[in-house]
Amino acid sequence: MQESSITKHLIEESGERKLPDPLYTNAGEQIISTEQWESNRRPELLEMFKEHIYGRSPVNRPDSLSFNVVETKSVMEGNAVLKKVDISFEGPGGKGIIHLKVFVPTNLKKPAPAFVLINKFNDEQERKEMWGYSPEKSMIERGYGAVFYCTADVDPDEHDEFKNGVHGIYDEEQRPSDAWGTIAAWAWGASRVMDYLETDTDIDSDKVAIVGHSRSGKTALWTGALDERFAFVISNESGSTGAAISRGKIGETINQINTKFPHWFNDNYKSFNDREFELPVDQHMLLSMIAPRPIYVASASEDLWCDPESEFLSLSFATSVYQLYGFKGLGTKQPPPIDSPIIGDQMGYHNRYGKHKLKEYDLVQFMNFWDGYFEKENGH
Ligand code: GTR
Repeated sequence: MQESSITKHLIEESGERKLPDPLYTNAGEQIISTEQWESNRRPELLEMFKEHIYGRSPVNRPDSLSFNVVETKSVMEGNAVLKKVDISFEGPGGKGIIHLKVFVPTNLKKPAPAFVLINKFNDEQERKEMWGYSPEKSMIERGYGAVFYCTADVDPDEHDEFKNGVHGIYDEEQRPSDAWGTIAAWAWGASRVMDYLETDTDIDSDKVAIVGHSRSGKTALWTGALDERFAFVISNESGSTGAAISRGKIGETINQINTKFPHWFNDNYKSFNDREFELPVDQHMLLSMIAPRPIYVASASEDLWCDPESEFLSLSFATSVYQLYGFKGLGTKQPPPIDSPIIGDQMGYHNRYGKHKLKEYDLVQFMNFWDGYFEKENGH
């Protein structure tokens, strides 16, 4: 079985964490070029994450997919246009609609780069009350489009035996043990959002970032691994089975997450409860699949349930794959002090002071990072 070769190729500096090396295949072959990475190791890793953790979706882009702009209006005193777009799809078990909200800045002469925010709200007011600020306003002011995708439109966040949402529409009667869970279903929805954005001439679909907090951060990472159309991938405090490596993690374990949220991942994942050291992958390999695209991981200092140290290490141990592409990555192996963002080469990280939340501070760092990335690209 795979495990013998995997244990042979651990990252040396990972010490007691004993992390598998992204740059050795399951057959023990070392990856030394981006060609080998792309044709061999990356697909192998993707398969393992589908098989053991997030699950396989029975459908990609459905033939029935259609887009309908249902309303367009001027908002934010004329500084933005809000488009409400219905993304509709159909399958053997029924129909579904993603009610997308797209805010576009009006002062740009070209299509806008944009952030897709995965979140649980469909209502701006409700979100503002919960978050204490208006993310669309912060983004529009900085010249970014802000796209809100509400996960409940695709799959409810509860263990409903996979009867509702896209599971009800597309799943077989007997779900195999590697069938997609709710996180994978939400990631599928994010790709349908991208299908739409590719048709929207107000948005530069080559410059679309995907961002989410916590469970939506796990979703953002899985979306970014599966769908390379997303140019920039951001995880805010995604913790267990998100950015944080599972081996030696403090706070939420695989057992705890599978027990409390049995619908998030596939059934195979449950066999790794209290056996994280036997998983053939760990979460730094998920981050490595974002390469060579820019990635940003954010932690919060009091969010020990997520475990900032394990989130930082994960990014740090994904660096070897970025280096294969000639990027330096974070440029340090030391976690930075609180509130001191690292803007590295294709990689960013910060550990904000405080609790588990997507704060305006976090969004500002993501925008700063991306501004810098564009400046570098334009040779400034
Ligand atoms: C917690 C869960 C975390 C995280 C969080 C959230 O209850 O244990 O993995 O996803 O919810 O989404 O806010």
